[in-house]
Amino acid sequence: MKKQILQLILDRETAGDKKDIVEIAREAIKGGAGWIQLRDKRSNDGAILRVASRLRELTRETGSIFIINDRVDIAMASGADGVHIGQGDLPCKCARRLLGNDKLIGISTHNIKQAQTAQEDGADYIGVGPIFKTRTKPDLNAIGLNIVDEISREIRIPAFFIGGINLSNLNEVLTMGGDSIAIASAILKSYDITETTRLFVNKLRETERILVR
Ligand code: 3NM
Repeated sequence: MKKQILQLILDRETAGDKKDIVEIAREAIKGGAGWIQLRDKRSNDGAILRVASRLRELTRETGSIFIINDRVDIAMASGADGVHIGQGDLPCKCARRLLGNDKLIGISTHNIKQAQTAQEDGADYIGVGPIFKTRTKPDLNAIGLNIVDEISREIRIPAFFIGGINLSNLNEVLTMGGDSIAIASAILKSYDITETTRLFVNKLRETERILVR
């Protein structure tokens, strides 16, 4: 799996209803988002599947990775590349039995122990956060930046750092050893989705050059 990936968390709540969510994804992909994760905790199943199918079509055209949050059934029905599941959702091994080995399974983790377990259970990648306090998941406290260093040293599978990351604090995550990030509000709430995504991606690429040297 490539390093320095920007994953857009296409969160229905945060995106609001003013603009077509598939159009938002298209603009973010244009700016360099390599992965799109659909996160919709409020729509009915039919509506989620319709959007997921349109996002599958878009991401197939653009060669982007498409992940569904929480819902193994919607991931299977829409032909998504995989599913992202939380600590309280289906266990990783169970999701693997349903999805098979060709699909990606990502697990949300909030400490090193959970990250180790996800790795042992066969997750393809982990989300790690919230690094900073975030309104997108107000019930969770920030876990802080030290975890970035810990994960980078101890976990072999790719990690997306998530939670309250914006263009002002991104450098702190990168300096601690983070490479891939997942972003919702800093992109979804921005005036120019493509340009904001591009700014994030450029910062990730700068880090890549520094690491290579
Ligand atoms: N999961 P924003 S933090 C969806 O820590 C999500 O598991 C998190 O949105 C976790 O970029 C988070 O707006 C919110 O903070 C990400």
